[in-house]
Amino acid sequence: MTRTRRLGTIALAPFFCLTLAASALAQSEDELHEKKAPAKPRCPLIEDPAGNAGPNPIDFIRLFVDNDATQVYFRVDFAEVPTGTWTAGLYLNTDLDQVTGCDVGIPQLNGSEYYVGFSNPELAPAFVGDVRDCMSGSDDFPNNGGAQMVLKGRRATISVPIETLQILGPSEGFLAWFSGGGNFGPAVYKYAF
Ligand SMILES: [Ca+2]
Repeated sequence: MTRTRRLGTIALAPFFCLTLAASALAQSEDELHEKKAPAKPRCPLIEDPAGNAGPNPIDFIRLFVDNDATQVYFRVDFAEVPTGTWTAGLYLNTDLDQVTGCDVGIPQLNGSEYYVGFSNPELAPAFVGDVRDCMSGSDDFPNNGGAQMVLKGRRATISVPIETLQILGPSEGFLAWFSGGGNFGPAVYKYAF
């Protein structure tokens, strides 16, 4: 089981970027009707400058999110190739209600139902856990919740079945924040079908 309470700095994606993301999403939804292809992210959902991670083994700089009909894809960019012992995670508030879910004691970060944990793949596989009580583990859902990670250079891509993120209740998206070398976010992502 993984205890998930790490508090640090908070960074919000610039407003203009969120505006662009929303605009791009609307455009992509229109394109979907014609092309039947998954939307591609054009702007990070959350970002943070490089070089400010201090002694942490990872330096988060960008999170992209997109989805197809069955999976949501989290693409995390680090400033440097992550090596050695490192862990990171995404907290997902899937009912967009910050009163329900994990209370971390920081109002804007409260309310997560799921935790997507990942680390050096040589150490442990990625998983999706139920974090409503602020504890989560790889055995919370069958088959690690269906999470899979590919680490390529400075980018980790984690796929999670949307079905898993709807086990605890209906959801059309989530409020996400990244935990690793600090706390970054939150920002809202709505599924595009
Ligand atoms: Ca919630």
